[in-house]
Amino acid sequence: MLKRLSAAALGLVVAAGLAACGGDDGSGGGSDDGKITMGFAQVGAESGWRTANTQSIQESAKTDGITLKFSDAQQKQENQIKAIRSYIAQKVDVIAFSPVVESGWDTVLKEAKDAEIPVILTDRAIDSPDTSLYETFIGSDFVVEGEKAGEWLVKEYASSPGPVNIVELQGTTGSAPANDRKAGFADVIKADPKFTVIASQSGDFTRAGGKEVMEAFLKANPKIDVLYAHNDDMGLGAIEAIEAAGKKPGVDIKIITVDAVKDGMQALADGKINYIVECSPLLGPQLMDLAKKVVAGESIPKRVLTEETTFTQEQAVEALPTRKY
Ligand code: GYE
Repeated sequence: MLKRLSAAALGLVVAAGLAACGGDDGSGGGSDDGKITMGFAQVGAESGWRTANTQSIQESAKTDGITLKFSDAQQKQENQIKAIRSYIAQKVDVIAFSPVVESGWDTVLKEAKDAEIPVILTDRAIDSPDTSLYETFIGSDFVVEGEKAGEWLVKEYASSPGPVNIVELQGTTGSAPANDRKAGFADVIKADPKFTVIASQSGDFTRAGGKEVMEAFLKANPKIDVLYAHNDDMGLGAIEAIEAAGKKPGVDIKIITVDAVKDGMQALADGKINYIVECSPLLGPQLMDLAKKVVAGESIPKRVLTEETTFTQEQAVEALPTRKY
């Protein structure tokens, strides 16, 4: 009797588990309404790029009829981990997130794997060698972005003997875009010893951070020729600091940034920034498409690369009127 009871109880648990995982039929996790539920753990709201990215994800989920559970981690890994754990507990069909930093995800992603909830990385990568912890990674190649920034600089100073003193505003410490944009840039400019990065510090991808660090750079370094900022927002904050110090951004100090959000493009068109490497935040439509395939059990590529371009001042003037974000 006891034996029979426990077998029956076990049967119930298995059935509940299967229903919770949505099986292979694409039905909603934890519910049988046939809809896909996605838990999305966003980094925060640190920049114009992030705002556009969030909007793209929310709009695309709506368009595709995907129920979105959305959280903002305020740039803190512990908050993202909490959000992912809560999505696991809620038995969503798929988890997507943009990892604030590269390291430290294995434990929570193993928990998702054990719960049989597929994970999609968007925008930023993780450094775990265990690629079975996620289905795919959709986003930009940040090393290439850094290289493009370096290549512009090399051309711009081709006929100048130097020295060229560069200051660098890094993105969030430990994040993939900060690590890779730094590495790609350094790799290109090292070919010519006239280029020196005289100061490099994090401004956490925010306007306030960019302004504060640039103020310190200006105080400590009498001769700054170039600013390389890992995103538009930090560059825009730095422009305020440069103007407050009585210098002309784009002329006295040349400025290269990454992203190409509207405010950045406006500053480029106005001559205050000299060059922007584009990084597209409009990942929503592709993310929803991949999520539907994953939930349906279809195979998807392990890496989905975003296509991007670069902008000079003249190109920004042309592109601005139709720029969506
Ligand atoms: O460049 C920056 C944002 O991860 C690509 O994060 C993203 C970066 C983007 O805060 O503006």
